Amino acid sequence: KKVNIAIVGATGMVGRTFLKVLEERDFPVNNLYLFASSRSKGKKLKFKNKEYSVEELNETSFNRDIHIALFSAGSEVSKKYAPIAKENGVIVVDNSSAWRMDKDVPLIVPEVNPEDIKWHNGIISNPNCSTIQCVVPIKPLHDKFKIKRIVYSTYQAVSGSGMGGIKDLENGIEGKPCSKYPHQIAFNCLPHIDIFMENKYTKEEMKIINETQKILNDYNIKITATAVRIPVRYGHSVATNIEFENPFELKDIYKTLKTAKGVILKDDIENNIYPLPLEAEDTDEVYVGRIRRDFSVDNGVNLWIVADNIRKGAATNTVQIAELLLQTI
Ligand code: A2P
Ligand code: 11C
Repeated sequence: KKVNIAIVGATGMVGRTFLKVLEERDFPVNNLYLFASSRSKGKKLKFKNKEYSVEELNETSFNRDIHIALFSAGSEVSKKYAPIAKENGVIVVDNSSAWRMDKDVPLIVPEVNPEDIKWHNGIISNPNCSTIQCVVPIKPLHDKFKIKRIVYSTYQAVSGSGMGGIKDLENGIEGKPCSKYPHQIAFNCLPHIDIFMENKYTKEEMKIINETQKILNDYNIKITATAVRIPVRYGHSVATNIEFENPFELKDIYKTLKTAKGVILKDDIENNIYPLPLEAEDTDEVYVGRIRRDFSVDNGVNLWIVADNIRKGAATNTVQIAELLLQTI
């Protein structure tokens, strides 16, 4: 069955990648509607060699036969327009953080919890990019050895902030000022992603913590996180320290990750092989390496996890969720 698709935020970093990924995966698109702000009205974007005109998003945009809308235009747009789309019978797959922790909204990574698609009520959330790439390898390890505690330290690319992040990095290299970030990002790193919360964590850090528990459906796992922006264009890296309830052999961690869905092991330190953001760029897999025991606790392991934040961390995962929906509509 061919479906009618809308893309909200079509001109953005993730929006453009939606088009690329839908085309690559030969998603059965019938009609395609592209929406962005008034700034982009009339702009032309290509999908499968055909040009489509971008429309300005407004309250009547969903008054037509649209089956699925992929949203990536920021939280404010999602908060306002996802309910309008839903009222019009459109199923929303939302890449923003607006609805992720809502009890009525499934938060899905298809390799991890595809079964949660069953209980959606018109809105499904795509998790934060750093969360997605971590839960893909963590889930099979949790199933085997039961995770007690996780410490995440992220190294996040500027593309996570959209076009504005890339511009700030490029301008910074030329000695020009930043506009997206509060400090220069070129030749620097910022322990500050999204806004600061009352508990002194950033919102990005709290997202990784809360979303991991929700996706794994295990609120007993203790988690802490530090999220850092680094001057890399594409690809988030996460140093992940895990403590298990149960004892394990390192070889069983390798074995589990070798056969884990969506994971590629890159762990050959003798040949300097480990996951790198530059090599993950423009791919859909999650790369894991630097696997080693944490000697400071009984059952601990350290992992270095890398993925393309725009693809697996956003566009690809959202399209994979839409593929799960195909079986239900
Ligand atoms: P536009 O290009 O017209 O500004 P990015 O995160 O890469 O910066 O992209 C953000 C996306 O969200 C863009 O497509 C942008 O459109 C869109 N967007 C931002 N604000 C709105 C809005 N108020 N209504 C609709 N789309 C919006
Ligand atoms: C970043 N992870 O790299 C963010 C981008 O909650 O969807 C996505 C923010 C979100 O800045």
